Amino acid sequence: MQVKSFEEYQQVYRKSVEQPEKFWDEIANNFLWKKKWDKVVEWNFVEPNIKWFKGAKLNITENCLDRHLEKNGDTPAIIWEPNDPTEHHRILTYRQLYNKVCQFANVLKNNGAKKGDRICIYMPMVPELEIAVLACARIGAVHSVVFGGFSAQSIADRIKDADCNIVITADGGFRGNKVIDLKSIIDDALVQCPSVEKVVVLTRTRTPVSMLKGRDVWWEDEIKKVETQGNTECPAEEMDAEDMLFILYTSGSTGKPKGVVHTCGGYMVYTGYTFSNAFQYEPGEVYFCTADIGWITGHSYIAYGPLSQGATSVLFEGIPTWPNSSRFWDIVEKFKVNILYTAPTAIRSLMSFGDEALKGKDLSSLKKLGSVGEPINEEAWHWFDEKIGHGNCPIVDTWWQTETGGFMISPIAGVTPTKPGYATLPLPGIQPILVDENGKEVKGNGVSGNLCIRFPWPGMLRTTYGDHERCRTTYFAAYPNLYFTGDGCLRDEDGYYRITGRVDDVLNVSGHRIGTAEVENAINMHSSVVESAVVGYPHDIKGQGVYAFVICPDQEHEPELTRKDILMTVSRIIGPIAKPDKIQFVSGLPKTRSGKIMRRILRKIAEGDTSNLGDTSTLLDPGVVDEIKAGAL
Ligand code: 6R9
Repeated sequence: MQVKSFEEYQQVYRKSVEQPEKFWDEIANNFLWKKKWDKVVEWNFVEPNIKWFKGAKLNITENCLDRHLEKNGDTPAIIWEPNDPTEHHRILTYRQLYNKVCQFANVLKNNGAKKGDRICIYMPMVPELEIAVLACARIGAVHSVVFGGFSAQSIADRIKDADCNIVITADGGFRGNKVIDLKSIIDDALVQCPSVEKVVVLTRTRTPVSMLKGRDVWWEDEIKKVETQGNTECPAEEMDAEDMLFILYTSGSTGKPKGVVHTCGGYMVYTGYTFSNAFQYEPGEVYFCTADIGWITGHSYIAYGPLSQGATSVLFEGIPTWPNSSRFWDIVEKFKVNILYTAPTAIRSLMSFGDEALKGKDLSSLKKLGSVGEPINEEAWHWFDEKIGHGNCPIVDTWWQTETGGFMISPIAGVTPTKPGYATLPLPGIQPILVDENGKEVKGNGVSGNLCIRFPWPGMLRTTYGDHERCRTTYFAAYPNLYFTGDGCLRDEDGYYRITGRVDDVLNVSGHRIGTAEVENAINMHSSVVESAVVGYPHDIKGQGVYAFVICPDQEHEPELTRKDILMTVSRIIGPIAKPDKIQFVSGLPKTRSGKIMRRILRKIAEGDTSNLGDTSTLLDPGVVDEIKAGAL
């Protein structure tokens, strides 16, 4: 599946556009199917209706586990590095992982799980998280993983939206010097969720937890039961290529986060193919993706993609800056990591500690570097290249989204000539197109526009859970017959793509997607807030920070306390990751006569660029702008 030279890439790319069905047919033949497809693809972007590998049957876990057993059963699948560097690391070979997945799949069955059920997973970054994910896939249950940084309210919203009947969690999780009381957060969430019948709780921190009779069971006890039953094997459920594999919630410009739906066949092919090709993964290489499994990067490029390719992955429980800012480099040295895949925000944060943290660290095992989550600024790109890669490692800047399932525009390591700040060229099978506001194609090079995709690819979302119309309006209605990404993009004189950031009201804070409307809603829940407007502003480490303009007459007595109360409200409603970095109290917001907030003006003020605010003549009360300008933080 790998192309080995730039010429070959160009040839393969051409073929993938001219004969997409033939191209994907050949790629899909590299995977294990219970039954092959009758048709490669059937699609329209109007409804939308997208079906890949129609009629095919498979189980993704057979590709990720069973098929490696004979030759590579003893190959490490997961090397787990705990949060605390003095705790021993764990290695799980493919055979051990297979056994544990089968065991836990039987635990799920014993607890009533069936094909098609939705199961919510809220766990720390331990091997059991990956085991839980794969066990769901094994029995055909749909997993909905929720990142550990989300609040009880956010979890409840997701559980209710997907109508989950089982939750898998842990007593707590370690992150740096903090313990996160996961079970207790789940208990708060479940007060609102009568659909949940069982909660399986893994022991990790042994924080005291409440265990409700009849509902809550310990992971370890359930495994023992399966062992005494002698239930060690678990046949893989036969899934249709278009059966749902998982739901993952992501923020958009309006409303609550939506449940992006991925299906079994296409997602398997796409993540396996892109992982193998873009990273040019060779057997025996040690791969370290620093993302959390709670995000799409973890789903596609910690769990499914690498496992379907028989790769060895490092799974890290902790954070880059604890117990000190050398942690990543210690891990690279300890496990002789060959491929390091991380995010610009982590790079910038580690950069800020200076070269001291790198002193004496042996990074010579590194061969390839990857970046994901947000545009990488040139300074960070060069630092990554020089200080970490010592100029010898291609940087694979992968542009993609929760909705795309896998890499879309990305260099192929060692094959595509790179350029700092550029995701470079589309991978085979991907047909990007730039359009202007009116949906007219912007042709040629040296141009910019809104990034769309004009032909389907196997890893794309199929719907948004429970609300297909939302999927249509969000992604397929802006421009007829195109998938709209929400990103702005420039194509330079060489035809290279550079993603410039979101063109909608979605923020990218430390690589986390956050909707401004979502944060505004949360702020407005505070009892004394009248109204608010949230925008992003450039932030040295996070990429973007959250700036909130808030109307709150009561704050005058104790502005500092009110500010903290608002932060607490946002933490409760969404989670700590969405807390505004700056809150400015204002007496009014710049609104047009029709009542629309002019965010363009607020964005400029938040950026500290107030010299030219553009036309403010349509504002209901232009005076409010001067007040906001004067009080800017
Ligand atoms: C994989 C992931 C998607 C949004 C996307 C874009 C930004 C991701 C990027 C990038 C520039 C890259 N983004 N990778 N921007 N260069 N290499 O991050 O998914 O959380 O859904 O975010 O992130 O704005 O639209 P997700």
